[in-house]
Amino acid sequence: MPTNRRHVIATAVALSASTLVPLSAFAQKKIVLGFSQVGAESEWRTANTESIKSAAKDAGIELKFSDAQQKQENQIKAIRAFIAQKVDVIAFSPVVESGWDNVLKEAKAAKIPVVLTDRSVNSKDSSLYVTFMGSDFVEEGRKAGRWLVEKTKGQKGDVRIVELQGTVGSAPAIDRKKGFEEIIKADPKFKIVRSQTGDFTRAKGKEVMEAFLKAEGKNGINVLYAHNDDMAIGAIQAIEEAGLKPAKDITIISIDGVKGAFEAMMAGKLNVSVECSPLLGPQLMTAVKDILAGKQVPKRIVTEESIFPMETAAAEFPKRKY
Ligand code: GYE
Repeated sequence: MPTNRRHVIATAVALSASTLVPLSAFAQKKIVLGFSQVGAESEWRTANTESIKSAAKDAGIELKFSDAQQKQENQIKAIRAFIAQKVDVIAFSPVVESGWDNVLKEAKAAKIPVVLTDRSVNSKDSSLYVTFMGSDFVEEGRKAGRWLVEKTKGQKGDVRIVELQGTVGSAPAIDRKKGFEEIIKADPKFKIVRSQTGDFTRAKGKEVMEAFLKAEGKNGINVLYAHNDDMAIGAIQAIEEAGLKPAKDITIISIDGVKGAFEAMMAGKLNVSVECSPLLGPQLMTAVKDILAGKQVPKRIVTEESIFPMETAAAEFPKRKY
């Protein structure tokens, strides 16, 4: 038989065989995304989880969601489980910056693309993930610092600052500290007198603020810089319980811009919150689809953000989505 004829027959057989498979079976093959979340430590995190879950639903993506309860070992276990389950894409928000190379190499060897959301890793090998989407935390720290510089302009004498840091070793704690310090170091009147982690939670924020107040005395603290709103809200309670007026006796600066912060600002208890958007779900789903379609995705996708002083809180509050 001539080769071209053999080819025609082969094609026809293949075609008829393929018609036996209902086309809908292909159309219904859902993309499976494995997502390892940090935990549920803050209002920000709850909003982030909600954004990811609802965006997956809207995009028709099957989401395997795992909560690490703020423990890196749990995230590593979850990522290994996703690899074993052969998910199409793995996404995660790394609780701390370091210690990811091995598990990311395992994902790479299994040819499963990895997307970092919200927080980044400090790995030297950037081929271990496709893209990192999230905020510029250094810039958020700078915004907090610039606001303070402006607020205390012309003021003589020391400005005694206490700092509530986020989770030790996490990208937002490292970067928000760095950005803030970068701005305030221009004037020696700014003094960070105490700095300790409150692990991004209200309970710890309150506990550490109580210790700060005890150590520095009622008049020893002018400013509180909290790396997130939840810790600031916890600290506000400690300040009130110590008989002081938050936002008056102690100026309070925090980051996130969650509804709880707006409520505190409207109640006159928080001076300013720098925005950090948790609504990363829709852009994550777009990236997942683009990656699987072989499209080029930018290595870094930065979230656009603003800053909200208390004077703007009442007007902004109705527009807030988290
Ligand atoms: O600011 C904090 C949360 O990684 C940006 O984590 C996030 C931070 C956020 O617990 O509230």
